[in-house]
Amino acid sequence: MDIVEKLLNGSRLALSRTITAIENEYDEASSIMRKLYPHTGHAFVLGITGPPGAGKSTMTNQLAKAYRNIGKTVGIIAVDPTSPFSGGAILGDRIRMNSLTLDEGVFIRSMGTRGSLGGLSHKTADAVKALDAFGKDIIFVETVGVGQSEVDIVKAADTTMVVLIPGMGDDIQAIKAGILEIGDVFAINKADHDGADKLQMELNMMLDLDAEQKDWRPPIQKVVANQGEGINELVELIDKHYSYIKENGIMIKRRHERAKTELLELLRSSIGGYITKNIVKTGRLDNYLNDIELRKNDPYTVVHELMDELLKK
Ligand SMILES: Nc1nc2c(ncn2[C@@H]2O[C@H](COP(=O)(O)OP(=O)(O)O)[C@@H](O)[C@H]2O)c(=O)[nH]1
Ligand SMILES: [Mg+2]
Repeated sequence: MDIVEKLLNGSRLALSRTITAIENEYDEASSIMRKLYPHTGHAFVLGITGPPGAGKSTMTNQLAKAYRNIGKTVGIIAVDPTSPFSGGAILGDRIRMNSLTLDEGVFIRSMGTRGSLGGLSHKTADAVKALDAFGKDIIFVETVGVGQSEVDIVKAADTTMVVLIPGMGDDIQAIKAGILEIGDVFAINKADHDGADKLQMELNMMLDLDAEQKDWRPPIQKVVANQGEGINELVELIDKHYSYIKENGIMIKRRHERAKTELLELLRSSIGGYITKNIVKTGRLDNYLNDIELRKNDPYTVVHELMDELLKK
């Protein structure tokens, strides 16, 4: 049996190796993905994002348990771009999620940034597909922050939950544009701390302002993740959003957009890879630049020639 058959037959080792291949951009990754693709599209993908220390991992752990209790199998991908090596944060995640690691119905994987952040979003998307093909019912993608790269990562999700905590001060202003755009459900975690109500009020105001153009008004749930408070309510809201996007054709639309972005990005990176291999590494780039500087050639002609060459292959 090859690695793909093993994965499809439920081998956790094969799944793990597949994600390693994706993460390290091994040559075999694309042939694995090609074979896995027909088996994807079944899982529900939940993105969980928010500032570091907000309690995302704690919440993911609790949500995973809640979904396990109703018989769903769970995959978890924790993306931590701030941690280039499998360092502290990820070790901490493992410990926080420890009670889950003994459960065969749960598969947890951390992904750091060995490559660029941009690369990370497509690697995450491929890892999600591997878990999907493996047969997980629900896949959590936990990612730090709400910047553009995190938004890209979260695009792999059907539903996105933003986790905020009280006491962020003006930070909420700084991140509000980003979060309003991506949050389908909001969790105010650490509601045992002062300021949760104030944050809820501020957030409600912002969401109301934003709500006019939307059919879905993102709900807000207060949570104390480390004590499991508010988790069942959160599950209800997530399920509600899932039903909403399924019934309104939004999920199909989002997945269509995603497929389009993926295809275009794959094309772009393949062409980019060709250029790097054939022009940069062979030294042809330097020759071109030399001629361009001497006005013996120009960038337009070079691109034209290279495109011709590429298209002939
Ligand atoms: N007081 C309080 N602490 C929490 C709560 N949820 C998580 N924590 C703690 O906050 C810290 C960061 O949690 P973690 O899940 O690693 O945050 P992440 O970086 O967003 O994944 C840990 O020490 C948790 O135990 C909560 O609801 N209340
Ligand atoms: Mg975490």
